Amino acid sequence: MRDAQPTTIYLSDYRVPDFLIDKTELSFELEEAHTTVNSRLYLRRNPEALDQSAPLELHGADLSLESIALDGRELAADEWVEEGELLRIASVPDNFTLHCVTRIYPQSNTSLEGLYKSSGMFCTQCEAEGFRKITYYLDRPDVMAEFYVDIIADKSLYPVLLSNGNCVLEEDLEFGRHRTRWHDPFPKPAYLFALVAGRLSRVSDRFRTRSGREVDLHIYVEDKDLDKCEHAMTSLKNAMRWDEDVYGREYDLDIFNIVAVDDFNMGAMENKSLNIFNTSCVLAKPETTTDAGFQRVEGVVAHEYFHNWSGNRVTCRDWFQLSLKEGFTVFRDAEFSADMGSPTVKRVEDVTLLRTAQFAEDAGPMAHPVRPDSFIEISNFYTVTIYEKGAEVVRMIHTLLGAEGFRRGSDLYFERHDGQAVTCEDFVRAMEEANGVDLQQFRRWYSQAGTPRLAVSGEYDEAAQTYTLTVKQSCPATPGQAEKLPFHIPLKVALLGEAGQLRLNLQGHKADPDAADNTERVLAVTEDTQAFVFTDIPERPVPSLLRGFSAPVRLHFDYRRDELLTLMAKDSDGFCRWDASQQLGLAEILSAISAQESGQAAVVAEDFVAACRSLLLDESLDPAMVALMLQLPSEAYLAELISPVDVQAIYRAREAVRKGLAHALRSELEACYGRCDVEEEYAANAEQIARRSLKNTALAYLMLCEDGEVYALARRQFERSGNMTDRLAALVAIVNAAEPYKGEALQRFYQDWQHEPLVINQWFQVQATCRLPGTLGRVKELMSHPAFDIGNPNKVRALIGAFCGQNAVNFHAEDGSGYAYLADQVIELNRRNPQIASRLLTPLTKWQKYLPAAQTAMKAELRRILAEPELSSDVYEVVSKSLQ
Ligand code: 0A1
Ligand code: ZN
Repeated sequence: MRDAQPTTIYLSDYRVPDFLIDKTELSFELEEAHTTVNSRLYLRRNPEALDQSAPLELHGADLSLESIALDGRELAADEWVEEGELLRIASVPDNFTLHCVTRIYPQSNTSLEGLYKSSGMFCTQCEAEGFRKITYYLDRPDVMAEFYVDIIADKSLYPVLLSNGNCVLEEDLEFGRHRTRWHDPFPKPAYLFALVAGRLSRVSDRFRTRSGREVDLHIYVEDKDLDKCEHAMTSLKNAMRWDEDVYGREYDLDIFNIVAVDDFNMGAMENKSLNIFNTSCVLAKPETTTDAGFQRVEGVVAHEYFHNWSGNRVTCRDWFQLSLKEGFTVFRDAEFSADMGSPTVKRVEDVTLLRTAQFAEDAGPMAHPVRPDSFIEISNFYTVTIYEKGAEVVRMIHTLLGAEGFRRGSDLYFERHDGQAVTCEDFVRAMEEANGVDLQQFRRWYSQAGTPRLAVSGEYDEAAQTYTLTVKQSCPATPGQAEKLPFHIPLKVALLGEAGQLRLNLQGHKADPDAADNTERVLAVTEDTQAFVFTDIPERPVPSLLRGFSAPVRLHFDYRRDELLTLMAKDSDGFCRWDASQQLGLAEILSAISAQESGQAAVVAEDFVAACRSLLLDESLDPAMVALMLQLPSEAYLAELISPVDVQAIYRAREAVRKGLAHALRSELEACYGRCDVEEEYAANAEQIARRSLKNTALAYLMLCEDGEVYALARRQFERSGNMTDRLAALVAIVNAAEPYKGEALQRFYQDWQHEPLVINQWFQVQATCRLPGTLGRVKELMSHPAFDIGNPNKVRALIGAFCGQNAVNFHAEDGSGYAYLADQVIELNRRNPQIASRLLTPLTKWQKYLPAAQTAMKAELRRILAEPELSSDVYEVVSKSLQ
């Protein structure tokens, strides 16, 4: 393992680098037994360094050093020393070249960090600190160099050789080998370096930027996947155009490459002009890919492309600033996806992820601010907090400044910092200075962890014709942060009257100049307790609060049922309409839990059934929104709202309410299913996706009627559908029902798709997430299935990850078998792939939320992992912090 004694790194210890690298020349000799890396670094002392006689310290991990020379002179053994991950040369001049030859072993690199092999091809992953597994280097993002890269390999095995920037030389060599040389004119940190060598085919296109640059676009894949690249290519071109239109940002080279690889720890990587993608985030065709898969490809392609500006041209000074590029880029890709499809649906989906995964992280032992103060292993900080909460923070700035003000700020940020490695502070300052505003208090969103709570109450004074909203904010303690100062929270509100939204006059404030009709307003919540008085309010209103989810907070308002039903039916804000449906659903589930406790049958309230019926009958509504509103709060979200979490009781109650709704609305569900079941050529557009989503929501409910008729419907859909969305939805329905056909369905599905690894991942996942008893046994059996491969992160996520993270009833089985299984897998993966092992651990770390018996069993497994010899720093950090 890399670190014998894991150490904590602090933001407060940041120092500018002692040395800079102006130019980096690399040469790779790729061979079957090993790879030889020649590096020539043109170094000089940083004039801004504090210590002008500091030794040179280079990062290196798992390298075998063949030779090291300074200004052409081989260094003697006593002139350098290696300590942990550092190679130190005590005495160096102010300007020099360092020539290192290292040997590395990509073939046996199972960590998928640095240079490794995936399905016969060589590829790299250097973010965050993988470059040090390639050669000795100043592996930190504030050291930026111009790269020249030679790649030499056997031509028949590796006909395609790629790196960043432009290809400046191609030549054949003796013994069937060849060489390409690449030059990237943009100085970059090592984490953006990439290399690919393999037998790859490509799909090509062109894009003309608005200033007239012709860009060659290539997507490199295995030959068999050439038919699955069209959607990614279209998404790429849409993203390029969108960034020009919305941010005024153009692409800056003549070539942009995407390469798909099977074995990849994350979704994709934004290496300069050579993005490397997990196949799951680039390949798509209707027969093999669900609607969600198509949307993911569109979002991830855009995300990586947008990094060219938010991440590459302007990069991070240090890894504590990770959200500078990730939060901003997620915000950018979310707005892009909203513009390409349905904005409200996209918002609801994003809020759902935030309120489940991110709120849970913020309430657990790994809680950290958007800009963390310390870490042991940076790979553990590619989190929902850095990404999704970071994006919410950027969104709040957008809300506070308005679209035009935000654009002024981003223009200034890109112009001022182009070519630099900067901080979150630099971003906020550009936003402030471009708009003449003060975001001093707002900055606390970057430094304070935890999810703020807003307790809101409303009071109508008929005589005075005023409506007063009183807002109290608080924030729970998080590790290392007992007390919090008040946040600056933009709270978007409207007041609903009988005939629509009321005009808002806020006592002591001018009318909001941006609000077209003055019926919506962003309140600046900045104090612990604050009252907002609206005047000239002619009737008692229903407040519509946190519209569009204007801030990442938990909001409580004591609504009456009829008020929630009004919001659900009438609010013009799609998010609030949906959220009202979720609050009503929650009330049903809570009353079912009480009924169960007193041994009674759960009965779904008539008014809620009626509200759901209206949704099903109203053909003027967006079917995607109807589908979302009909789905009850997920078990994961319920686990955030109910304390302590009794997994089995929550599951039973939720199922009881679903069943109640299914029986009460059977005919409406059938009619809705029929209406949405149109024969049409598949397209991944918002309209069709919406229809399929509602149809499959209806199917899932109908299955709960548990009779031959509904089973036949699912079977028919499974057998006849030509697209993966409908086929998979039917398979999920069948697998989770007491359907005798399920074995046959699973077998047929496997037979049809055994040559498509991404579809087989779905097949694993459907089985791993089956709610019925006996699933863990099946998951264990599947681990010895020939299609399973523990070395492939997608397979691990589809089977082990899905069982432990998305199948609460089975993972939390009362005998503790789910916990023991996860601990076994973490211990196994700790050796092979520490990043994956540590990510997999997440469900065990949340032990505080559960019933006492579950807590004890979960902690025992965490202790068992901690007692393992040779724990990676990745796993060590998560386990030790969870047990604190
Ligand atoms: N920067 C990438 C995410 C990424 C991070 C780490 C990786 O390997 C450990 C790989 C990718 C993104 O935001 O897309
Ligand atoms: Zn990113």
